[in-house]
This record gives sequence, structure tokens and C-alpha cells, in this order.
Amino acid sequence: MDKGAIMKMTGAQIICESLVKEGVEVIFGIQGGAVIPLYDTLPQYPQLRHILVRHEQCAAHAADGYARATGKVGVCFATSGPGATNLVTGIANAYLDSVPIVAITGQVARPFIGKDAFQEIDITGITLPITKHNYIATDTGSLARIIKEAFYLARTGRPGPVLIDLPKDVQTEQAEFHYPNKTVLPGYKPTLKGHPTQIKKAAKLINEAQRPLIIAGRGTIISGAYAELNQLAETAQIPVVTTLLGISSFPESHVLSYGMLGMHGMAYANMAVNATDLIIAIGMRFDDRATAKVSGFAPHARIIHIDIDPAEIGKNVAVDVPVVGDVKVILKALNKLINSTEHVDWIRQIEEWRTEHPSMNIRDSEGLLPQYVVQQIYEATKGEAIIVTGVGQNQMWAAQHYWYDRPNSLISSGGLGTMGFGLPAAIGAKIGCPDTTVWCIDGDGSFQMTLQELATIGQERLAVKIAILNNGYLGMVRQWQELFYEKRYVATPLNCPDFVKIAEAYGIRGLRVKHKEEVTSAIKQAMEHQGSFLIDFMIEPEENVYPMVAPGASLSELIEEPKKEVVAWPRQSTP
Ligand SMILES: Cc1ncc(C[n+]2csc(CCOP(=O)(O)OP(=O)(O)O)c2C)c(N)n1
Ligand SMILES: [Mg+2]
Repeated sequence: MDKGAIMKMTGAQIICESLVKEGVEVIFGIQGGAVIPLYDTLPQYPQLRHILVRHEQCAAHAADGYARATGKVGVCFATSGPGATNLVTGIANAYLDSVPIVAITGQVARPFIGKDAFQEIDITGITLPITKHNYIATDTGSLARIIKEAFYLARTGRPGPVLIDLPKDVQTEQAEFHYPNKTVLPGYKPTLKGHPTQIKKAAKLINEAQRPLIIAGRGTIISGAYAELNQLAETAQIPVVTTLLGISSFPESHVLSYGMLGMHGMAYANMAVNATDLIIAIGMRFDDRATAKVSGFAPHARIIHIDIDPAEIGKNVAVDVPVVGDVKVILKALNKLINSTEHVDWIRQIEEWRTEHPSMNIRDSEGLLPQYVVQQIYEATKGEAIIVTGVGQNQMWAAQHYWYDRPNSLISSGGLGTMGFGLPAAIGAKIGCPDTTVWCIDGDGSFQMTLQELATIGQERLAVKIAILNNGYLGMVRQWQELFYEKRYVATPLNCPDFVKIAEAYGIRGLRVKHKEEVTSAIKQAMEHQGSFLIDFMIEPEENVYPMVAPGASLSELIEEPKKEVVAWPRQSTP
């Protein structure tokens, strides 16, 4: 249709036209009474590919995985009532990890609203605290504007989920369609350029620091500031650590990379935080899993905090120089003011800590160790895959033992820590990046929360590779019980179905691996197979994730791997 032309359409057509205008290509969702008119219109728009998932939570997670993998806005549809409430966990997950998704829910027809009608639920009320914004679209004539705004809000500033609730009669009512060229949102103007005075102050601190340390978070990835981060680190020779969600913002094989910090961070990364005199925190929000006990966090450091969301400044940790704006824009300006320097003694010190506390080495063992499985997936993919994780120990092993060099190559539920995220998010990532190998590294508990999505994989013929680190436990909780509750394993031993048979039942090839000698060939088989492939790795049941900072402790109080045996797979940074 001509850009300026005005014509009458149904609300459902207006939604679809608008989605096409926003460049949407994929929608994840499930049908239902209150969205039939919207779905009935989809065949008129072959540009919009609909992926039928098996649970609405997974529609939101798949849209989330798609958005993280592509940088585009992910879209999901659900019906009213239970369809909408099933989306809630997925929306909350996207909210806490700043992922842009637009969720469209059907609602009962306008005359029924407020009458406890069949499948009526106040989804805008429910999602108010977990969306960046939400709408109940009661005026068909405003639909195009609402979609335009929703996408703009979802992807700009600090990205996040936006929900549009769409009464059934609005979907069938006709109105004039005209897609606005721009949004008018007077109260919403995200700051992109950092304040020049703040940038100057930050540069001065960086140029004077003796032991500076960069902590890079997901904001670095969202803003695509890979080159700028690299330039800052290299020019001033500043070591870089990342948060969990900041992994893959900076190549992990770079000489200045010192891995992840936090509760399961590398010992030397946490030691560096403890000793640094200047933290440059970039696009991260001082989550308690990253800082551990706040009063013990970076006791000798001044802090520069670069973040697009002013609400994050000073929220958890007092900072010396806040710079509000887009990471890439700010780093570009900042880099112009940075002197080329060296911090030889400081880097030597961290290297010494790394030698003394290697953290990434794995002990020699007769049993099948999960760390070894992850490392072998790294070897097989040469670091070129997108890794999507479940939640728990599997997530931490995947974060620690794969070497993330490729930008934006880890997709994990950080803020909400949602078990069940892995499989649907891997589906979204694979649909967004069909030419990239996607591995879902999952836990046996997490996998059981959303394994019905194997049907989606089968129906869409998606080549998602799945590695279940099967310890027969809700392992991370079991680890806490072992370490802090005198081994009382209450409600953590976990019965699992035969995952290989489950995979086969869904038409997916599967293999069980019990011995470490079989790991490499199984992974190779999975990689060579054209379609999806599931490997059930029967790992050591009581293997723990180390290092660990106990809950309530500070980063300096590390618990390290107790067994210091032969090193099976030493790792070192290579330039
Ligand atoms: C939806 C949800 N419920 C409960 C939890 C609490 N929880 C965190 S880790 C974990 C255990 C995960 O078990 P599994 O997926 O098998 O992973 P493992 O730690 O064994 O690798 C649990 C229950 C959670 N994070 N998410
Ligand atoms: Mg488990």
C-alpha cells in the first residue's frame, strides 16, 4: 500500500499491516477464542511467519531468544485469560534482562470487559510492573499508532517488553489505516549522548588510575559497542571482566579478558574487583549475583557507571561518576580522551592470581564431568555457536567453560533465572539465526519445564542441538543444601523420563552418554546430523559449581574447588 494512502481495514488487518511496516518476520504464539480474528487475518500476510509453540510461556521465551540473537524486536501472540497469564513469566524474564519484545494478547469484546466474562483477565493490570509499557487498545482507530509506539518503546532507550491487549471486537471493527511516520511521546526521551562534563570526569579518573578494571554488562551487547570497548581496554591496557549477561561483549581469548565476576565468577576476576582502584562499569546494573555483599564490593575503588537508564545510577551501589546514555555513543566520546597507558604491575598481579587460582581447569576424573562436556562443545563448534542455557549449575558451567569469542553468543536468563527458558529461547535464536549452530545446554530439571517444545522443533524442522547435563537433581539447589543445609536434600532428587525416548517420540534423534570417552564422538554426531539432536549426558550427580561466593558473603570470600587434583584441561588466554 502507498505510504500516505488512507483506507478502511479491520483492526486485525491494521495490526498485521503495522507489524509488516515494523519489519516483523516471525510471530510466536498460540490460538484461542479471543484472537481468532487476528489469526484469521494472518494468511493475508505471508511475510508474517507464525510459529506455533506448545505453551504461551514459550512464545514469550522464543520471542526473547529471537530478540537477543538478532537485535530485532521479538513478537508473540496469545489469547485472553490463560493464554495471557501463561505469557507472564516470559514477559518478566524479558523485562529483567532488558529484552525488546512486543506481546499481543486477545481480550474479551469491549462490552464484556469488567464482567468476569469467560477467559477475561486484567492482563494490563497483571503485567504493569513487568512491562516497559502496556496498552489496552479499545479504539480501533488508534491501533496503528499503538503498534508504532510499542515497537519504538520496546527497542529504544533501555529495551524491554511492551504488551498490547486487544479486545476481540476491536479486531473485527473497521477503521481507517494510516501508519504514522513517527511517534509523539513527549514524556519519553531516552538520553543517548552522555553529558560532556561527566565524560571528561570519567576520562580523568581513567587516565589517573593505577589499577583500573572494566566490568562489561549486557548493555554493551545491546548497544553493539564491541569495537569501542575493545579500543578502551587496549588503549589504556585495562583488564576486562563481565557479568553473566555481559559474556561475549569482549572476546574471552583476548589477553585482557579475565572472565566473569560474581557468585560463580572466576577467582581472579573477583580478586581484581577486590583490589581495583577504579571500576568502569559499562551497561550493567550491579545485580547482587555480580556484586555479592554490596558493603564488601570493590572496597578500594572509585566507580564510573555508564548506563542508559538513569534509574540504575546509585540504585545498588554508590558511584562517583555516573554517565547516562548509550554505551556505544559514550565510549566513542570517552575514547577520544583516553591516554594510551600501560598497567604492567596490575596486569601481572591478576595473572599471578590466575596462575594460583585457575578456576577454569577441571580435575581429572573417571566420571563424566559437566565442565568437560561444555569444553568439548566449545571444541566442536570452535566457539562459533550460539549457546542458550537453562538455569542452575548447567547455566554456570556453560558460562564458565565455553569460551565466548563471538560477539553476542550466550543467551541466558540472568535477572529472573527462569528454569525452562533454554529450549524455547534456543528455538527463537535458531529461527533468528538459521545459519548459526545453536546449542541448548540445559539441566534435567529446567528441560522438563518446557520440553513440550520439542514438538515445535519437530514441526518447524529446526536444527537445535540439545545437551542435557543430567545429574538427577535440581542441582544448584542441591549444591546449596550440601554446602549450607548440612546435605539435607529436601525435594531436590529428580526423576527423569528417558530423554532419548522422549526425543524419539517427538521425531528427534537422541543419544545417551555415560562415559567421558563417548563425549566427543556424540557431539560430533550431533553436529553432523542435519536436524535437531538431543544428547542426554549422565554427569556426576553431585558435582558442584566452583568457585562460589556464599550467599551474603562478599566477593573476597571465595569457596574454591576443594579437590586440587591433576589438571586435565589447562586453559590460558592467547593473544
Ligand atoms: C521456574 C523456576 N523454578 C525454580 C527455580 C529455582 N531453581 C534454581 S536452579 C534450580 C535447579 C535447576 O535444576 P536443573 O535444571 O536440573 O539444573 P542443574 O542445577 O541440576 O544443572 C532451581 C529449582 C528457578 N530458578 N526457576
Ligand atoms: Mg539437574
